[in-house]
Amino acid sequence: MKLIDLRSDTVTKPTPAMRRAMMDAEVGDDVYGEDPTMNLLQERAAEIFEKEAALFVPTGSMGNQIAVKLHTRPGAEVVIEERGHIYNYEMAAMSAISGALARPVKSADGSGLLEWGDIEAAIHANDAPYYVAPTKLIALENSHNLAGGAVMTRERTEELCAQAHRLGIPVHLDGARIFNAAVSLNESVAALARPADSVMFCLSKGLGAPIGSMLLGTKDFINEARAWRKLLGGGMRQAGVIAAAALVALEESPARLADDHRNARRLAEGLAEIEGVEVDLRRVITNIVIFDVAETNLDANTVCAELQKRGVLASAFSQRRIRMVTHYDVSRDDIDRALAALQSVIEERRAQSGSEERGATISAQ
Ligand code: TLP
Repeated sequence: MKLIDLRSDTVTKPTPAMRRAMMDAEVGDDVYGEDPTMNLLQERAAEIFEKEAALFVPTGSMGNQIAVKLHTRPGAEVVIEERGHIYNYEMAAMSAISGALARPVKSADGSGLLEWGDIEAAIHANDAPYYVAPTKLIALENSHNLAGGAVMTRERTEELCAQAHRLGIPVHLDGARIFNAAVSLNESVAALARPADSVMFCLSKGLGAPIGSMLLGTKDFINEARAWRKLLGGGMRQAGVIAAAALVALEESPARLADDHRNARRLAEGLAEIEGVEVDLRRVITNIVIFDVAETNLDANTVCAELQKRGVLASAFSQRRIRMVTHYDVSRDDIDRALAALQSVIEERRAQSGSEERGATISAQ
């Protein structure tokens, strides 16, 4: 039985074209800046994003944390939406590496997409008293993973960045899935990234490369980032082998992300039909579907364990919430099979609790 892995879009395996490119990659020592394939990838990423320079990093977390390090100093604060990946899923790297403190803020409308009003109240700018920690960075995320793949428009990004810059505060954009955001908004990634001072995007998620992310910014920023990557143990040697797969991902994969979005939509619509499952259809616009199973009387971990027995993998994100992510290894048929599997988990539970209730009535008589 084929396993349907909806835990994340990180689980994709390299395509035959990526494997061929890896096999044929021209390589050199990238710590000396001599890997031609890596240099090509970095130039190409900078060109696509219309930024001065780009740096390959082994993980998105490393890219984000190098950016936090370069924008802040110990004792500074970073304003971030309360469900932001940098704050929730990168250990306490911001404090461990940069000595900075996250200042999490809620989006007033619950969408995860901050407005300036949400951010402004949390900012300690130059005119703040000396005894409060200064805000040295605002971190945005597009698409927003834990907010169900919500996307921030170009206009909103421009406005937030303009307001931040007015106060002399830089903005880092965690664009792990910025290609998904761009496809769904019908914008270029360059347009979404333009107002931000630095951007990180992942090659290893929807784009399907086996390893890697890119950090982008000015030439000076990227030169410093390269030194920090080395300090963190991320200086790689014949890295062209992975850059070759990443180049294929960068050129070929964005065109097919709309399929993932369609599959996510189909999944969400199917979930909405299942009794006890709650999903906010308005929020499902990219490849992430987060739904609530509390009304099924099962907790999220149990549902995931039962799904696994039926060949479907999903992630429990809280006691009641499950995340499913579509990607190129998941077909439309797989979505239907996943829905049928969930339906059967819930029906089985209902039949069980029905017979337990009947048993209880009989023993009470
Ligand atoms: N996200 C992973 C998990 O860590 C949750 C996933 O499966 O979605 N920014 C965002 C918005 C991310 O979603 C992720 C990974 C990262 C950064 C970190 O990337 P990696 O895993 O390469 O360090």
